[in-house]
Amino acid sequence: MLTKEFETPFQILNEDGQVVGPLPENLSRGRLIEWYRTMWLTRLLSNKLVALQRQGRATTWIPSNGQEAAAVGLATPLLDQDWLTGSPREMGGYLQKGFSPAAIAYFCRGYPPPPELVGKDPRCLPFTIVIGTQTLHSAGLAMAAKLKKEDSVVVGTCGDGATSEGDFSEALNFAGVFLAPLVMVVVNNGWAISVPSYKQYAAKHLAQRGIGFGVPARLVDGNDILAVHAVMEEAVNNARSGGGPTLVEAVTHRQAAHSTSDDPTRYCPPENLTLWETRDPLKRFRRFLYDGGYLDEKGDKDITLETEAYMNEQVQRAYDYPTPAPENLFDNVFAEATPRLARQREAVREEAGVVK
Ligand SMILES: Cc1ncc(C[n+]2csc(CCOP(=O)(O)OP(=O)(O)O)c2C)c(N)n1
Ligand SMILES: [Mg+2]
Repeated sequence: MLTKEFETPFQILNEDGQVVGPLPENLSRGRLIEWYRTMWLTRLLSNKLVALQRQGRATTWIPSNGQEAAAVGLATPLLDQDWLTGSPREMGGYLQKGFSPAAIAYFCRGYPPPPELVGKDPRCLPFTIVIGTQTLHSAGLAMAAKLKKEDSVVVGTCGDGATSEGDFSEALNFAGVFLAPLVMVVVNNGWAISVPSYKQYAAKHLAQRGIGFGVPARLVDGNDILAVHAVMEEAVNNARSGGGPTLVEAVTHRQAAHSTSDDPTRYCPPENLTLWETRDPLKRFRRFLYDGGYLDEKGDKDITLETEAYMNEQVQRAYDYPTPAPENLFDNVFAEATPRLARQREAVREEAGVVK
């Protein structure tokens, strides 16, 4: 039987942007507008990266359309010393944490972003492509922070599909046993590529998984940034004060294809492709900002134009940045290159024409 908190996702804003739950205290206009800007930046940058991929100028991209409230909201309570892990789908959280759009665009050119493009260390692990592995990295980081008596919290993120990997269970078990300062967020967008949620797990909600690991869990409407922020703030504060991990399931909706290599019309029922229009997290938050007098049409237009100009400037920066030398492939494998690695590095340099 489901306990009350696992019956329906926690909401502050309903689908029409009306306030139906307790508004978090001390929310300044400045903060609300900053989140709105980051959500817009996420949408615009994702669209740009898809366009660049279509032009053959960027690698495969994983669009985050429709998931901006979950991604940005899960990072809003984080401080500089906190860590964030995730896949490209959670790009909004990385942007909120201070990871630069230029670094993300450089990653999409196919190269690891150098520190000068990333900006002041935002404590974000590189995007994970191998599904689920970041859950273990997150638990490990959190256990390390506890051992070192650091005042940092780790927010680990993964998709619904990743919860079927053993890594997810191992990470939650360790975090629970060692009371690690970890908030594990499952961003449930209803799909693992073409596999719908109902074929992935028999439980009603993934948040229920916390019970088996002795980890408190919350179920939240992932398209409501205020609700995501409120749930995350509580979980992050609890972790910071020694209360241990929390599992959060944010229920959202993937608006677009799984990736630029995917065609959802092959497997998504047609109504599913349009469902997102009523659930668009940007529309919902905008309604709240207008109704609350935080934003008007003129201010909204300015934000869109400014965000677009900033995004284009950042993408240009990434495309103007030099291409790394091929032998950089061997950097950072070991603190000091082994003789074999050093030989291979030289061979690549020769083949690439760096040395004759
Ligand atoms: C270990 C592993 N298995 C399979 C894949 C192929 N793959 C890429 S994305 C994906 C589905 C992920 O679904 P979910 O965790 O729900 O994240 P979402 O893409 O929906 O954000 C799969 C199976 C992979 N990248 N890594
Ligand atoms: Mg998914």
